[in-house]
Amino acid sequence: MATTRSAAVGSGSKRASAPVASGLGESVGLSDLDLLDMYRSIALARAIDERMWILNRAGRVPFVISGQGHEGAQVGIVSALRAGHDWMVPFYRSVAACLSFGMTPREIMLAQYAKAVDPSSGGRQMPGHYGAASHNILSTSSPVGTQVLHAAGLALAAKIRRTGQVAITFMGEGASNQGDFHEGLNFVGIHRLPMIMVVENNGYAISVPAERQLPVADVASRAAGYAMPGVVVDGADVLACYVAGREAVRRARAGEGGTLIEAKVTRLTAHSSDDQQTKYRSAEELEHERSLDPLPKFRGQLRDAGVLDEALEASIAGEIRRQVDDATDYAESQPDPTVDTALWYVYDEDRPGGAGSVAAGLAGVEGQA
Ligand SMILES: Cc1ncc(C[n+]2csc(CCOP(=O)(O)OP(=O)(O)O)c2C)c(N)n1
Ligand SMILES: [Mg+2]
Repeated sequence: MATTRSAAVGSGSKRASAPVASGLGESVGLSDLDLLDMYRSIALARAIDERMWILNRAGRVPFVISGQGHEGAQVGIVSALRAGHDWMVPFYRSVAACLSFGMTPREIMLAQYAKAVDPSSGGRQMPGHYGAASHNILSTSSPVGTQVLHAAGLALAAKIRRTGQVAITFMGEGASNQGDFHEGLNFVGIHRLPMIMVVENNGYAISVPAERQLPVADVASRAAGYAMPGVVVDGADVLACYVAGREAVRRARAGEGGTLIEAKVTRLTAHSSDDQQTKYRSAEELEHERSLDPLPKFRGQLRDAGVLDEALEASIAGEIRRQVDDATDYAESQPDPTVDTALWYVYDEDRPGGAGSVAAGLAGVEGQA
C-alpha cells in the first residue's frame, strides 16, 4: 500500500496488538497492518458521520450530507495513492476519502461547525465541502461535476511539471450527466493526464433514481468515448476497490492516462439532513440497502481471516470514540469567524495581509458613519 496513513486511529498502539500475517491481503500486496488501517479509517468515518447527525438534530451543526455506505469504496481506492504527494478534489460525501488522505477528525469537525480555524474554508464554505491545502485536498465546489475540471487542471500541471503526482476526484452518478464531467474526461483523454475519476454510484441523485438519470447501466461505459478504461467495482468490496485504485494509479504514473472507476455503493441515509427519503424509497428497499453496508462486510472479512479479534475490535472502537469526542469538543470550543473577516478570500486583495483591502476600505466607511 502506497499511501502514508497518518490519519488512522491509534497509530502508536496498533503495532503491538496486530496479529500475525493472515494472508488476506497478500495477493493484492496488503499486510494485516494495512488492512487494519483501512478498517480504522472506514470505522472512524462512519463514527464521525453518525456524530454529525446527532449534532445536527441537537441544533449544533446546521447541515449534514452523509458518506454512510460510501466509505469502503473511498478508503479502498484512496489507499492506493500517496497522501501528501498526490492531489485530491473531493465531493460532499468524501469524509472517509479525506481522512484516508490525511485530514484529521478535528479538521473535519471544524468544517462542520464552520469555525474560524476550519482548514476547509475558515467557515465560509457550505458544510460538507472539505478541503485542506496542507494535505493537497482542493476545496470542494458546490455545482456538481465542476470538480472534474479542477482535478484535470491539477493533473495537467503535474504532467507539465513532471512531478509524478496523480489527481483524483470523486462524484456521484448524477454528476456524470453534467457537461463538466464530459469536458473533463475529454481533456484527460486527449492529453493522457494522470487522473482518476471515481463515480460513487448510489442509485440516486437526491430523489431521482438512476434509471431516470442515465440511459446506460454503467457510468463506467462512458469512458470508452474518452479513450480510457472504465472499471465497475463493488463499492462494498474494499479489497476490490483497492485493486481498482492501484491499477488506475499505476496507469497514471506510467503516463498511460486517466481511469474512470465506478463504484456501486449504497446510500444508507437520506440525501442530506434536509431530506426525508422514506417519501421516495420503500421500507423493503431501505432494508435491502443495509445488507450492502461495507463496514460490517469488511469487519466480517477481517474477523474470518483472524486479522480482527474481539479485543482488538473493542480497543479500536474505544479509540475511535475518544477521537470523535475529542474532535467534537475541540470544534465546539473554537471561536466562530468574526464579522470583520467576512470578506476575506472573496478577492485576493482581501486576504489577510493583502494590499488595497476592500475590507479595510469598508471598515473605514463604517468608522465614519
Ligand atoms: C449543477 C448542480 N445542479 C444541482 C445541484 C443540486 N444537487 C446537489 S447534490 C445533487 C444530487 C447529485 O447526485 P449524485 O451526483 O448522484 O451524487 P449523490 O448526492 O447521490 O452522492 C443535486 C442535484 C448542484 N449542487 N449542482
Ligand atoms: Mg447518486
